[in-house]
Amino acid sequence: MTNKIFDVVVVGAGFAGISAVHKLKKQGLKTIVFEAGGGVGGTWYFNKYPGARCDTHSMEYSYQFSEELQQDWEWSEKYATQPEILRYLDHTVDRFNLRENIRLNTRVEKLIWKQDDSQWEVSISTGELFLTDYVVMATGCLSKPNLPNIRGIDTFSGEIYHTSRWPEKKPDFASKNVGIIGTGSSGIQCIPLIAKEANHLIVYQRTPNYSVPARNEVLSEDFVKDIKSRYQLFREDNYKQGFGLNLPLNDISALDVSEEERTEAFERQWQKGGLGFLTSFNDILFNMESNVHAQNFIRNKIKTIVKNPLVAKKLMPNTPVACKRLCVDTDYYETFNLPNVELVDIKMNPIDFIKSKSVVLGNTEHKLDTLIIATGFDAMTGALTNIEIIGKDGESIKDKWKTGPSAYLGIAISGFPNFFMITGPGSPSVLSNMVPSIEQHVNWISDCIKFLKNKNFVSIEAELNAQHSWMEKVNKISDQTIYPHCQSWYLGTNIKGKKQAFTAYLGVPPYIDECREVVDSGYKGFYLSK
Ligand code: NA7
Repeated sequence: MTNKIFDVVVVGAGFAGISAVHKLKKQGLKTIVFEAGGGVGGTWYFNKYPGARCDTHSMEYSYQFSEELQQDWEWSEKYATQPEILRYLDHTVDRFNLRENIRLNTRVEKLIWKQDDSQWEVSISTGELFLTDYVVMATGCLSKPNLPNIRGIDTFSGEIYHTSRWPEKKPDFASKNVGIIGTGSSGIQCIPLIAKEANHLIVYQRTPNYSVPARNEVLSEDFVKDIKSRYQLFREDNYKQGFGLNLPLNDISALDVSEEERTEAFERQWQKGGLGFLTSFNDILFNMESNVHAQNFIRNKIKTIVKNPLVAKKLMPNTPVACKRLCVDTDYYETFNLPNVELVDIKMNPIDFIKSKSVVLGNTEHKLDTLIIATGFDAMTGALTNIEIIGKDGESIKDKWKTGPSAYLGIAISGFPNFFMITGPGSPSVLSNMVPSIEQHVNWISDCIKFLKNKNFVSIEAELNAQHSWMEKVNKISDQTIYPHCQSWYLGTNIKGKKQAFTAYLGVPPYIDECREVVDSGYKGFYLSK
């Protein structure tokens, strides 16, 4: 039996879902959010591993929809920790009375478009059914865990944790022999902290990653006061920057300066810390020769920091910088100087199998009490294809995307009317500051629903041709960059059998212009039905 009828069903209560329900509710729309987790926060609810923190400045990685909220909230550090981010999201939900619209511990399992009624039927994990005019997928780009397919992993009888499904009760590493598989951002953030506690820590590294120091610090009163005195302007200026972040670009090629000047520029950013390293020059992401200079700089840093030259060599990546997402760390490379930390190159010496209490590589057996899996996510599309979403022609998104994800503006999909994605494939998403990008999408979607209702349209659907042209454009932009030049979750190569495709639109300002133009032209590239 079908239960209630909603105007909008939002899937997921992370940054995107919370922002969406706030906006849509304010617009007078009957809105509900279904969230699988036991609390709000999305990826920030589940990723509770030690050292989990944002690598975007907290004053920017926050909502701007309420001037009062951004004035009142006090971030304590330059890079907020996971618990602080969760406190912020809980505060936001309570402050704006959103909890009554959020159903926790509830997974959306199926969505079916009912053409005759121009509505979606929503099935949730309790077996209940709902009808809704619109669906907003706020399922996140990094939410479906990627589990390694290593023989015997399910027979490991010690403690085993995936970084993105960290338990509520903090695991105790003291006097334990711990192993960790994976050296992406999650691994790089938790390794230094676990190393401090564990008796022995073995890091199983398949591919080394570049990492730059965070140089995290407590936010000074003066800094906070300054931003807050011009918060709106600060946000507007950030939307004009390539990544939507306050990272002023040194607008000169790395090839147009002397070696000394180049090293100085990289060193300045290294000392400053964070992702600004990528803006040391204007062509690190576009010109391989410039990128090589950035690579050499970081490799030299690794050589200087890590005392054992063999270990340093193993830690040196040979891929382009930022081709895999650049990591931001606190004492990552330094950790490999500790006597209780061991680095194992599993590309050279693969893990054969895992058994009850150990990891076996050839003739070597590592006895472990705890195994941490830091192998990342089925990024960009995993959370969407995980749900059975059946569109107009009876086909699911999962089936449609077997040949690669395709969407218009990263917001809509042909064949799926009244279905919106927040930071979906084909939008800047992970190549931008996620929170402002989320808010830009929420505003676009809520304005679109307002338009449809005012003009008595019952449905909106992306045109297939517009969608194809859009994805071509996204690819054309990425082809001019270093991104297609290594294996990464940006391309989906970390998931076996997944069709390789680059699905982020590089460039926040032109993207925002394109979204605006679509609206100004009366929703160019969409079918509107009465
Ligand atoms: P990432 O960045 O995808 O890193 C996953 C790591 O796990 C990476 O080092 C992988 O090596 C490694 N990996 C993945 N599968 C395996 C298997 N089967 N065996 C061994 N090693 C494996 O995920 P994170 O969670 O660290 O970070 C994701 C994003 O979240 C991050 O960029 C931030 O934006 C937040 P590989 O490189 O594939 O050889």
